[in-house]
Amino acid sequence: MKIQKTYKAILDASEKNQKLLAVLLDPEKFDLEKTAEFLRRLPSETTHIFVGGSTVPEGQTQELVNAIKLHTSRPVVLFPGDVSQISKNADALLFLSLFSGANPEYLVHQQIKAVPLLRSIDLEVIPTGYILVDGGNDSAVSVVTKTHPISQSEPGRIVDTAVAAELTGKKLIYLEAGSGALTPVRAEIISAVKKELQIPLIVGGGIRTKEQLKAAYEAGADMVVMGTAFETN
Ligand code: 1GP
Repeated sequence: MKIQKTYKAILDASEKNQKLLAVLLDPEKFDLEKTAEFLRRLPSETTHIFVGGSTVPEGQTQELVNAIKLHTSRPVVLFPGDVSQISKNADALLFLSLFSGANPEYLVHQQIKAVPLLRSIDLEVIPTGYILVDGGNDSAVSVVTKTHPISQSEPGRIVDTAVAAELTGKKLIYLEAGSGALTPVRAEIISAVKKELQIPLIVGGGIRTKEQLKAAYEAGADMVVMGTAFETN
C-alpha cells in the first residue's frame, strides 16, 4: 500500500509539463473479445488505461484488467465506483475520496472497507481527491453516491474543495464533470484550480474532441480522462 512507480511517473510528467491521456474502459460496457483490437487502435498519445464504472458486477474488473495487461505495457489504473472493483493485477488504484458531496460512505467508509483487501495484495495506492462538478446532466456518480455536484458557477467553492483535498494529504485531484457530461469542466475552472495546487490535476467528463482535449491541457490539466468518445468510436 505505497505510493510508487505509477504516481511518480505522473508527478514527473506534471513537473515537466508533459500531458497525459487516460482512456477509461467500463468493464460493464466493454466487450472483452475486442480488447486487443481496441488497444491497438488507441491514439499514440494514450499514456494510461483507466478501468472502472459506477455499477460493475463483481469479477468483471479483474477479467478486463487481465485482458488489457496481455496487450499493452501502458499502466492500468483502477478508477473504481466501489470497493468491489479492486483488482490485484492492476498497476495502481486511484483511492478516491469524494470531496464534493456530503456522503461519508464515499468520503471514507468505502475506503475503510477496502483496507482488508489492500493489506493482502501488493497494489499501489494513490490517494485522490475526487470532485464532481455539474456537467449539465444527471451523472452516474451523482446518482450512485447520492450527492449533488458543485455548480460550475461556483468556481471559488470548487477551488476551495480541491485545496482542502490537497491539504488533507491527497496526491492527485480529479475534477469530474461525469461520464457523458454535456458540459466538460470549464477552462477557467481548470486554471483556477491548477493555480492553487501543488499536486497533479486530472480532468474528465464530457471531453470528446481534440479541441476540448487541447483546451483542458492549456488550462492546466496534467491528465485528461476520456471514456465515452472511445466507446462510440
Ligand atoms: C468519467 O471522466 C470520465 O469518469 C470520462 O468521462 O465518458 O464523458 O469521457 P467521459
